[in-house]
Amino acid sequence: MGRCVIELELIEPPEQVRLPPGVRLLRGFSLPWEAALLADINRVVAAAPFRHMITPGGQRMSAAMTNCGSVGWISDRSGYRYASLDPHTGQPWPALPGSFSTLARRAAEAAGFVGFAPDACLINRYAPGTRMSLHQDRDEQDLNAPIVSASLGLPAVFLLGGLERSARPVRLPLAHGDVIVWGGPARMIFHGVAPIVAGLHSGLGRQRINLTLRRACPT
Ligand SMILES: O=C(O)CCC(=O)C(=O)O
Repeated sequence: MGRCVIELELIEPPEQVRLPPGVRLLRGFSLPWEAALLADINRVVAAAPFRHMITPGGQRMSAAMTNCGSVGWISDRSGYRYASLDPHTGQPWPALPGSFSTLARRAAEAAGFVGFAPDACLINRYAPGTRMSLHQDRDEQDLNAPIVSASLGLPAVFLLGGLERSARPVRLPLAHGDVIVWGGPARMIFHGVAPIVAGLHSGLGRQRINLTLRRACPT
């Protein structure tokens, strides 16, 4: 009788995953600001509704997006860039709410990046099945500033890659309230989000909202 070898994929609990220098995962960090963040998201979305942007190659992006801050990240047939006007409304993006900038500054500080002053927040909305493929955040003029990324609503699996697209990403489960910060040697890491699993979150329903706070223009 032949031997039967069963190969098991070892899944490390996220707390045991060693994160690369420059990356910090802050569990539950945004919860003290939860009510203010949710109210401010609603205010921003009322003025600048979610929309599915088009990639330069003509594909509809899976996550619905909007922005607030002095500039907003947009994508269309002409490319990826920051713009001071919302192309959907023709108006400036809503101002960055105080709750967003306070959370971003405090999270950056907790991760060792003192003095972070974001000027832009991309808000991503994920329905079940929505994903974000591996990419770098490279349209900001100030690459010295970190990225602060806050998760709200349905859980997600964050894909933390390396500095090369070919690096196999680590899968980091994220829950409502978690914040991940990357900067310094990790500023240009590839990252993405695995397809969101269907579920119901008590506060946000059948969706995940992500706030990605950045310094887009030079200080
Ligand atoms: O939704 C997330 O957790 C990541 C969002 C992201 O990678 C981005 O907006 O560039």
